[in-house]
Amino acid sequence: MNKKIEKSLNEQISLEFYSSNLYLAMASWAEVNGFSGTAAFLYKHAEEERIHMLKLMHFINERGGQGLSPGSEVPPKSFKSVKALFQEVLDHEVVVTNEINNLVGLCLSEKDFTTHNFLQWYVSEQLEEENLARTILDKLKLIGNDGSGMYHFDRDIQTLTAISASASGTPTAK
Ligand code: OFO
Repeated sequence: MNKKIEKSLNEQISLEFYSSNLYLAMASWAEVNGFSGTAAFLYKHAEEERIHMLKLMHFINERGGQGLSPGSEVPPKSFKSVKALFQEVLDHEVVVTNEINNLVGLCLSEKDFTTHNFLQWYVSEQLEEENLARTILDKLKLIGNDGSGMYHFDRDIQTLTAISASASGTPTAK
């Protein structure tokens, strides 16, 4: 396969791997701080990111390239609050979206329409992930410092898929 595209797809593998590790670190922090629902949500999210990584790896291999097992920088282990944590999720997803967009742009300039087509799944996924992170943050802003609001938030977030949001912007259960 086109070497430039193979290299960029491998960089995306690293980023998805970091996403998985970041959400794993967040899940663990939430668990030890008593937010068990938030932890369950983030553990699931970490698994999903690993699947995103594997999907890229298989795609590269099927097209005659080689997916590389990524190293990863160590993610932070503590977070100021649940709200700060989800702000970080959103900021990170915006970075991932930009990288996917760069990849799509590269495919067009290299006339690699097969990879372009493959990446459309990631384009839609990023839209949903950003949407869900924003919806969660909106809820947390409304809750503010209300303890009972946080209790209900932590209970309800367990019913959400790691990343899915309806067209209306409301998180949906799967
Ligand atoms: Fe892989 O979607 Fe988030 O990062």
